[in-house]
Amino acid sequence: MAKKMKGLLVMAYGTPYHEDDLIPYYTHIRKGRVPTDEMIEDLRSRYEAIGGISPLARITNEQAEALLNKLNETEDDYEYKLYLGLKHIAPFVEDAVAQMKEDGIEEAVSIVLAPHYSTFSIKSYNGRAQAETTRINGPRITSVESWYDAPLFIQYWSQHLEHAYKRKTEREQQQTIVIFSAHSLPEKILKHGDPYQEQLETTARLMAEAASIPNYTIGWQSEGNTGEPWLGPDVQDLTEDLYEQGYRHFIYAPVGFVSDHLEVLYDNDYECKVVTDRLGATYERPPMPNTDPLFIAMLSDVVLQTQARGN
Ligand code: FEC
Repeated sequence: MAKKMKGLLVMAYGTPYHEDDLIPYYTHIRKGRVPTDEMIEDLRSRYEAIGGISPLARITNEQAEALLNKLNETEDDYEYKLYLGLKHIAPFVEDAVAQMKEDGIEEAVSIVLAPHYSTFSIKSYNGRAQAETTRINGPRITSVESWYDAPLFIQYWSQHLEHAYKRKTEREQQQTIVIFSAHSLPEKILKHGDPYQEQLETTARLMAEAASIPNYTIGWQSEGNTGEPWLGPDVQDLTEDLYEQGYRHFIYAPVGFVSDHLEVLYDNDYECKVVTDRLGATYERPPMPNTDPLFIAMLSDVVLQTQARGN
């Protein structure tokens, strides 16, 4: 019997494809407020520092394709068709939903390539997909809400962390700390019971326990430039404080992200390293999940579980 067609909507942040995309992309992130020349130059110089443009567009495509293949290998009842929907650049989330409708897709499952739920993050992706499908009378979309505690996600990071930790001598281990981090968000999210911070704390605890690492903490990174208070401590300030407390070996685990991109390659690998170098401490950052088979298997498990609940 022919398999039933199902839309697989993979949503992710998006990045400029070319230098010319930088201003419209940044303006979209700022909800239509055009950034000043100084802000544009600052962003341009950060992209230049990581090689001109971000590898994020390529990696997002590779992750989505790998997930599609894994699901189609695993699932007997459905044939999945991939639609990529981005938050801040084309193809936008709404473009993907419209394309599904045009292709005659009636049922879809969606996942965001970010682990922790927040009103500012996952809710806004899922909300945009639902709003568009309601508006155009498109496919019924069942959405994954979060996967911050998915066993294979915990396993991916904990095995890398354990490996980094075990290579150290006992004395070095006593002076080692893991900083688990995610993108900071305006502090006001906490007033409305947003689970973002709690989910990062759970991710950190599960990973540290699985890796048998006693010294760990959470921090926030990549804070925006909006003049209001953001979740802290920032990973750079945190590094200085932890150094004061006697730590000399720093392992950064930016677990709120899933790819090599600006926020990791610059904010961790450059900015945090400037701090550790100045302090004479060591800097390590395990590889990002990208298309690691364990990570793709985790995404596939989460999609199938969500779909089973939605059927
Ligand atoms: O191009 C690349 O390689 C990096 C792409 C990128 C990812 C990413 C992830 C998240 N962001 C989140 C929230 C915010 C909030 C603001 C904000 C600002 C920026 C700017 C750039 C940028 N973000 Fe981003 N973010 C990425 C890129 N982000 C560029 C603008 C310049 C700057 O501030 O550095 C502040 C908006 C404002 O000013 O009003 C809020 C969250 C995530 C993780 C979840 C996800 O991936 O969706 C949350 C990747």
